[in-house]
Amino acid sequence: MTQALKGVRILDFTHVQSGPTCTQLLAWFGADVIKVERPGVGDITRGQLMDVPNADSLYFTMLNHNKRSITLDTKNPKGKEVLTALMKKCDVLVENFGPGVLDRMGFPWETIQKINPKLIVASIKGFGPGPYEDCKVYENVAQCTGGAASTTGFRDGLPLVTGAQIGDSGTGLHLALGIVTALYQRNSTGKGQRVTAAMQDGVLNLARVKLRDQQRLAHGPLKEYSQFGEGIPFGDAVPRAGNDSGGGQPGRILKCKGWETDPNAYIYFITQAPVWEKICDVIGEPTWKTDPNYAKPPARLPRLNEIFGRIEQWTMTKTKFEAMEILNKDDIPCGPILSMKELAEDQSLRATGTVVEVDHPQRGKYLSVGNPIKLSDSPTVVTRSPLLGEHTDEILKQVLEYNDKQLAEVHGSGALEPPRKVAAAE
Ligand code: CAO
Repeated sequence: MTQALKGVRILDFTHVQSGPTCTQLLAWFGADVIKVERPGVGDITRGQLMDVPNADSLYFTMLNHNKRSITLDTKNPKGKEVLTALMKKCDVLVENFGPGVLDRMGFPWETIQKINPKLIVASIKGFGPGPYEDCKVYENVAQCTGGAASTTGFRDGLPLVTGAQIGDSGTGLHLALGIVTALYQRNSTGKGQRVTAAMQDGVLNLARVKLRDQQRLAHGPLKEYSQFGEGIPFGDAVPRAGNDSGGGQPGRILKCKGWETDPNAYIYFITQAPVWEKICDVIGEPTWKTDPNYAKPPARLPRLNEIFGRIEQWTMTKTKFEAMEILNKDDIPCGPILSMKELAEDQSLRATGTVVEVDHPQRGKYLSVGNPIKLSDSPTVVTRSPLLGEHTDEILKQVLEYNDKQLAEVHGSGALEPPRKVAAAE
């Protein structure tokens, strides 16, 4: 079986997390992803949060599967020449450098268009055009400036960032969609184009329900937020709502058996209106089915603390998995709080390839996420990340068709070595 993006060649100029997420996904769909790295150092994450001495970190390996690595000093004249040649041979260039880096390197959009008018140039930046366009940005900055942090956490606590990397990996996903869309449009126009995804925009896109609530605030209190039932007035901006459900069906995280010692003995419980009567039966409150104070959703909204308190009395008598089993039989939406340990050991996630075991020459076997998007006609086989510069000669010979003389010239030019440090006296 072939793969969806077979034949597409990506010049991968990405580093850290956001850009590599995007190109890894394209590689999983079959694209030939050529990662260009600085000689000697490579992607900075290779050496960050290292757990095994002299081995690429999990940070790097888990973001760079199925890619090839070429080292190239793109500030060296010969390095620029090789980069230009690669641009001619690729369909897409992806980068997430700081603002202005590509221009300073000598490759503004106008130049790239002349080199290869069909090349799609895809970029991640922290912000779109505007007051912050020149700023460098990391994950948590994006979460804070995209509206996620101000709406995450508890009302009486600090704004909170989430463990899900919505700024980096989230924007990488957005960019990947932009790239395949541009590839599709190129089929009819024959032209490349610029694709940009700003991390602030990506986070705001994912936090859209809070922008919805911001506008609802103008028309009255947000009745599904627990603060409404507690009689606490709303301010002029969407407040943090703890674990209240973001949708129209109230939900909360509730304690389960063992919560005193297990930090993850909890379940998310949703009081979905169509199954309200079943919920009443399960928790032992059959009179709530007809009591006007509980029977209909609007009557329940001011009483959510009381209602969830009663449901929690029931969940505390069950483990999170026992509760899940009982509730699922009645189609009551719920979900146990699963720890990373539980997810790593989950055999069904292994079976679907969502969690995979990969072998690496420096570090041995490790776990990684696999492709979360399943295509029935384009299977993903996760292969290990490349060592730094592992494919330099292979790419020069195979992609650029360099002969031995040309290869020797590149090797003699210094373009494949770390730039020489100039001593102060020189
Ligand atoms: N050969 C020679 N030089 C190279 C090179 C190569 N192969 N690859 C990169 N470089 C140089 C660049 O030319 C640039 O040099 P100048 O600053 O002199 O122009 C420098 O390395 C890299 O610059 P940078 O600004 O991208 O890197 P940084 O570590 O200072 O900043 C980051 C990192 C992530 C803050 C910044 O890249 C950024 O804001 N990116 C956009 C937003 C983003 O993706 N953030 C998420 C990162 S994941 O958390």
